[in-house]
Amino acid sequence: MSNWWQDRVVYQIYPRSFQDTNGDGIGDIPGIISHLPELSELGVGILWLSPVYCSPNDDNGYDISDYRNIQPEFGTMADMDRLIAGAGNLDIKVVMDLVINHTSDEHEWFQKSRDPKSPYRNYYIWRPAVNGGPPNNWTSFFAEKCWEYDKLSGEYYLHLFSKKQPDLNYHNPAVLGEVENIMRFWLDKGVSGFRCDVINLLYKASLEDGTKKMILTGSEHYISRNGTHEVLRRLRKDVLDHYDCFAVGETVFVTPAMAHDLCDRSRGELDMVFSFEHMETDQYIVKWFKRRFRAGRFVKIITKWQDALEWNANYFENHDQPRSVSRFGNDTEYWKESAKMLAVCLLSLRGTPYIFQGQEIGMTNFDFKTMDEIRDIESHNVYRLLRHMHFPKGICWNIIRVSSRDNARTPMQWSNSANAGFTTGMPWLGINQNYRRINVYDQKKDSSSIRKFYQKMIAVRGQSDTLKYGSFHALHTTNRLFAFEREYSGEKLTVLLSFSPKKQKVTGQGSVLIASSGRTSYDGVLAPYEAVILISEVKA
Ligand code: TEU
Ligand code: CA
Repeated sequence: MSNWWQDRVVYQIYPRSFQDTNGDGIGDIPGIISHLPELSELGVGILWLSPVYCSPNDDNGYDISDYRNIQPEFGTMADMDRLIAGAGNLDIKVVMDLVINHTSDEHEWFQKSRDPKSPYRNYYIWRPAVNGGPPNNWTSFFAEKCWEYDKLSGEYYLHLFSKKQPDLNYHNPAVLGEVENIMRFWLDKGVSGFRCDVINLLYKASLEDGTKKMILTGSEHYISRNGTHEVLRRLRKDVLDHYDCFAVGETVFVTPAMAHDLCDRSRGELDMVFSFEHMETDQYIVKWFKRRFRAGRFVKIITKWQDALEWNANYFENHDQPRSVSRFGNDTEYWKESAKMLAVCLLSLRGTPYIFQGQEIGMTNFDFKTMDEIRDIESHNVYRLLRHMHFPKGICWNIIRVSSRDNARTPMQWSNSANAGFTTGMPWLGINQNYRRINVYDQKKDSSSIRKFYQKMIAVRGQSDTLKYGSFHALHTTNRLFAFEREYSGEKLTVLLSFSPKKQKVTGQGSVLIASSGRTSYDGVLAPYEAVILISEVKA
């Protein structure tokens, strides 16, 4: 009845920051291979790799210049084959990042496309100037204009992200054909599916001016349009249906209704989607303007999505988001407690859980002091824009410090030795100095560590049909307490999660399935940030 991608836990690797093996300061595929046994021990069943294809790295691999080759700094295709085989031997499936909304401007297609007479011209979205300026008023995700003028062609091309990420043209069937062949290439190599980057933006229904002038002007013309649904159904029918694989979409600005249309089984499109709404509960309008985290807002949104969809892709972190323990927990006094509580929350919701590298040891946001330490293109663009708008330097830095994607991208903290055991060279991005206290090596030796707890919780989920397939029913969604029930075939689990630094009385019946504190019976009082799952039989 269930699929393997519903039973397994996914672990996302950001290859640049995972493990360096040749001293160039950049994580690589041999580095991933070297940690496979540890990932297996943790209980991971699927690895999702952020892009490892050839790329000029304007956006760290999300700008692909060759979909069929490995970025040399990450290794070779032989390394990739070894990774897929090695993971397979440990019963771990590998999933690739599929970035097909745009390519790099250094991709061969785009280079050829700059010639107006080339058959590749129509692979991208080229338009002449309007009144001597860009073809419309759209704005990009990376705080720039969406159109770049190309002297060689005498026209502008569209880019929703950086100007080195030109958007592909899905009005052209040839583009779809190319994408299908790329997917087959990787599936034939033995990968088990794709995480589909900004997949609900593929089809630009029109290039008219946008009416909303606030953020992302123009987005009404490309968010989850019918043309995108058609593309997704083609990819399913022509490719995905012919392999034992799954597809998870990264879908920006989706509502539950849009998500339903993108991933309900009856639609034949995606298998599940990453929504953003819960990640937006600590902000005003855009992520750069943070407001105080209130657990009530966060868990109400999670509940809304649990209720709305048959199956969710559950996540609290990825390479674009600050660290969850710093954001939704408490990374000082209750660091360990809140990281474990978030682990229980993530792993007991209905849906496929996604863990981002470092989350399993409670890695925190970076401790950088200046913009010079930041590498992310988005952070630099936004800083420039804010300065341009005359925000004082201190305020700009604070905004970047709290929200920058580099918070999640600092290298993996393996041990308390030099450079956290990530590299023997100079790391490409600074390492959080708390590695002496927060690292894999120490946590593997400590039976009360966050990592050991993740391992236990993943195993508990693996053995519980109720946690995997049970229905979801919320009991409490307040600023201090998130409680819900899961029910399946005569068994009921009650999940109690404290988001509070104070003790709280919460009634609950049954024996303890797992508790973040390690307790074996429940007395009606939750400790600060404690998580407890109670198990009880249901009368028929
Ligand atoms: O991200 C898409 C996206 O909309 C955001 O999460 C984005 O990272 C940004 O923070 C908006 O403010 C995906 C990838 O996950 C991201 O790493 C890429 O940069 C982006 O697409 C372009 O490929
Ligand atoms: Ca390396």
